[in-house]
Amino acid sequence: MQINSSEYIISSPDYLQCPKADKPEYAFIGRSNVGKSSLINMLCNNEKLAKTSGTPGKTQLINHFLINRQWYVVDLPGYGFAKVSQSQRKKWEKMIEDYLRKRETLMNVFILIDSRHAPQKIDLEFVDQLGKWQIPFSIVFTKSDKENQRTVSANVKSFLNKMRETWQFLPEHFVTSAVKKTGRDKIMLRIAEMNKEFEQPNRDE
Ligand SMILES: Nc1nc2c(ncn2[C@@H]2O[C@H](COP(=O)(O)OP(=O)(O)OP(=O)(O)O)[C@@H](O)[C@H]2O)c(=O)[nH]1
Ligand SMILES: [Mg+2]
Repeated sequence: MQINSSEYIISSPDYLQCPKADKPEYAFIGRSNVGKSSLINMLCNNEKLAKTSGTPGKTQLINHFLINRQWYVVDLPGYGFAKVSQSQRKKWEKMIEDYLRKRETLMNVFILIDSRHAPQKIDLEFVDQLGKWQIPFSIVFTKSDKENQRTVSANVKSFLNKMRETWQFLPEHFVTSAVKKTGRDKIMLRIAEMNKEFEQPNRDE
């Protein structure tokens, strides 16, 4: 997919203040510092779109970006960030849960997992949570440039195997690097397909 325009729209403290729900929307979520904002910038070919940082906890609100004047990308705060107070964390969790469960135009959630690590409990729990809420999602393994290919493949395989213990069907997954710009085409192709679904919903069901 060609990106003709990408623009920051608004940062919202809760789902009620998000832009009018009239366009297909894709949210990016994952642990703090996993590379959500960097991935969004890579996908949109715009390094200045979402703010990135070496310090975890950079993104704190629900950030909407409008792409090609047609669909939204949403950058969310990371989960599992230890350096905030318990009450602040509870507030974020509520904000994210409400957004994920109530946003009508949310087509898909991309859950980002750091490809350098073996499966982490917090990520598996988050995946299960989305399953319980029946929210469609895909898995994106990030930072694949930081490890050799064998380690990345082993970590991907082992995460998916962990999921097999509780899931009958596995979601689709992507391996990416924001630095090397890998994985972009496949994700953009899926988004293009889902944009079409938004316009022509399948009425056979
Ligand atoms: N080598 C490498 N570094 C990456 C990649 N993606 C992100 N980073 C680095 O990881 C750090 C965190 O990236 P962000 O995109 O800000 O992460 P985030 O998930 O948005 O973080 P929060 O908003 O704090 O939750 C930055 O220093 C990025 O430069 C990648 O694919 N490869
Ligand atoms: Mg961020």
